Amino acid sequence: MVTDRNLLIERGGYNSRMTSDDLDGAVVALAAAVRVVALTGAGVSAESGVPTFRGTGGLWEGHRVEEIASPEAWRADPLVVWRFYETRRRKLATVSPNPGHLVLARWQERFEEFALVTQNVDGLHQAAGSRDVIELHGNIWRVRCTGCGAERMERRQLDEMPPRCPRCGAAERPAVVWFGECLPEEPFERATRAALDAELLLVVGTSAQVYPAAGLVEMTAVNGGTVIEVNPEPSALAHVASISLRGPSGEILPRLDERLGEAS
Ligand code: BJW
Ligand code: ZN
Repeated sequence: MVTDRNLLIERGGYNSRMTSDDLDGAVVALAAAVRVVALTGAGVSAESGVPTFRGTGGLWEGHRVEEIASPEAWRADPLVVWRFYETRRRKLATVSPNPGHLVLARWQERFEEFALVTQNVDGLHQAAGSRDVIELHGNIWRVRCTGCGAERMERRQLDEMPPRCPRCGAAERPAVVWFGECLPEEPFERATRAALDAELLLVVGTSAQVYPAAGLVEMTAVNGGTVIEVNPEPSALAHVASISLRGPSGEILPRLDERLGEAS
C-alpha cells in the first residue's frame, strides 16, 4: 500500500522534512474548520515562475525591494521605479496560476466561510477563479494618478513611463503599497476581522517579515485559532504555527485537497 509516509520518503527533498503526522494533523484540522482564512505571499506564485522578493533572486538590478518599492524611490526617479514594475508586468503577462492557486480557488466552495487574503499584487488568485480576494498590497495591473487620485486598470504594455492620467494629465504610479505607506483601509479591516474570527489560518508562501500583514498570523494565534504554515522554509512566524508543512505550495495544497476529499 502506498502511504503518505512512503510518498514522502520516496520524493525526498522538501517533503522529507514533512511527516505524515503533520499532513494528517492538517487534514483533521481543516476538515473540522468552518471559518478558514488563507494568507498568501510571493511563494504561492513561485511555481508559476514569479520571483519572490527575498532570498535567491531577490534583487532587481542590484536594488533590494525595500529600496525600490518606496515613496522615496519614486520621488528620486519615477522612471527607475516604473522600469522595475513594467519589467514585472511584462513577465507576469506570460504566466498562469499553478495548482496551489487552483486549490485555494476551490476552497471558497469547500468551507462555509473562507477568506483569501493576499500580499501579492500579481492577480494570479483571481486568474485561478478566486472571488473577492482581499488584496493587502494593491494590484500591479492598476495605476493611480498622483494628481487627482483616480485609479484605472492598465494591462497594456506602457509606451510612455510614467503613464499619464487621462483625466488630469499628471503622472500615474502603480496602485501598490510601498514601504512606509498605509495599507488600503477596507481590505485591511476585512482581513483583520477574518483573522480574528478564524478557527484556522493557513499561512502560505510568505516570509512573514512585512507588517502589518504578518501581524494577522499573530491575531489568529492569540485568539486561539490554529495556524498552519505551508512553506519550504520556516518563516519569521513559524514558531506561531501549530503545524508546519514544509514544501512547495503547488504540491502541498493539492495533497491536502485530495486528502480532504477522501475525508469528507
Ligand atoms: C514558497 C515557495 C513555494 C518560496 N511554495 N512557499 C518594524 C516592525 C514592524 C513594522 C515595521 C518595522 N519597520 C518598518 C516597518 C513597517 C514596514 C515593514 O514591515 N518592514 C519590514 C521589512 C521590517 N511595513 C510597511 O511599511 C507597511 N506599511 C505600514 O506599516 O504602514 C504603517 C506605517 C506608515 C508610515 C510609517 C510607518 C508605518 C507597508 C508594507 C508594504 C509592502 N510592500 C511590498 C511591495 C508591494 C508592491 C510590489 O509587489 O512591488 O509588498 S514589499 C514585498 O514584501 C511585497 C510583499 O507583498 C511583501 C511580503 O513579501 P512575501 O510575500 O512574504 O515574499 P518574500 O519574498 O519575503 O517570501 C517568500 C516566501 O515564499 C519565503 O518564505 C519562501 O521560503 C517561500 N517560498 N517558494 C511556498 N514554491
Ligand atoms: Zn489625474
